[in-house]
Amino acid sequence: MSAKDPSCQFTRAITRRPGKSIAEGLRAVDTGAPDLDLMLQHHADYVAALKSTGAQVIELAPAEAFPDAVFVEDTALCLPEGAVLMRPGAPSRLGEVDEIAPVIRRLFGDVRRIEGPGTIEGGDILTTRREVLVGQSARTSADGIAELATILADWGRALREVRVPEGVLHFKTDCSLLDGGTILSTERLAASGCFDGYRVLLTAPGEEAAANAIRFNDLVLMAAGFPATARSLRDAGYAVREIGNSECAKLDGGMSCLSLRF
Ligand code: CIR
Repeated sequence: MSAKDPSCQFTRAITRRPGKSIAEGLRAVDTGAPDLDLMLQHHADYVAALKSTGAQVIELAPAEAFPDAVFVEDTALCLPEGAVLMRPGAPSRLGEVDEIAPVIRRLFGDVRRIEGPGTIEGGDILTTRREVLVGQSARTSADGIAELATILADWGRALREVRVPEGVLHFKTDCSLLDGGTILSTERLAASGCFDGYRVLLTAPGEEAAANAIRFNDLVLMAAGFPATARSLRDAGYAVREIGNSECAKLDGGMSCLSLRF
């Protein structure tokens, strides 16, 4: 593991606390409303883990008008060159971008915006050492990806388009970056060949939901409850911090969705 890989080194993160309207959050399958108190506890653990690496965390207040606003990752792509405001494919989430835009504009000198008609959500974007991988999904369209590619070309960044497996919400639902050249992936996603040339660690059988992790400075944050995957990451030399995710999982959310990292 290269501990100081720039693609995993961050000085700041943005998070947003969940509010009461989280009960109305989008979900593929209804397994009941999330328990807000428990979600707030998990969220506080998550923020504390980010801060424990020395980073500054900009904690935003709940945005009650937008039930899914806790999942800030989907609203922007943050890179050293600048930030790109996204255009979510879920109509109920479009307004989250205007909500976060002033914060992004305060923090970045060069801020671009996906104007449409295409759509793109941050959960479909994985930035590795050598490229920006973007998954075409039910939320992210070919037009949205093409618009992002034009912006990234200005910054000298290569974008590669991949396919998100049917029924999987976002590309990063099924993968995460462990260091600049190493990916944690489900078997179903890795089988598509999209990570050829990378070192790939697979989630343990039956633990596919562990794939949405984040490498943040020296830590890998992963959802609690996936012991075999946690063990294999530790065996591979990663410092793993397990965070409760039971409530976010009811809304198809995981570790990456809860922050913007830069
Ligand atoms: C949604 O369906 O949009 C939210 N309930 C979950 C978003 C999760 N975001 C992410 O994986 N980046």
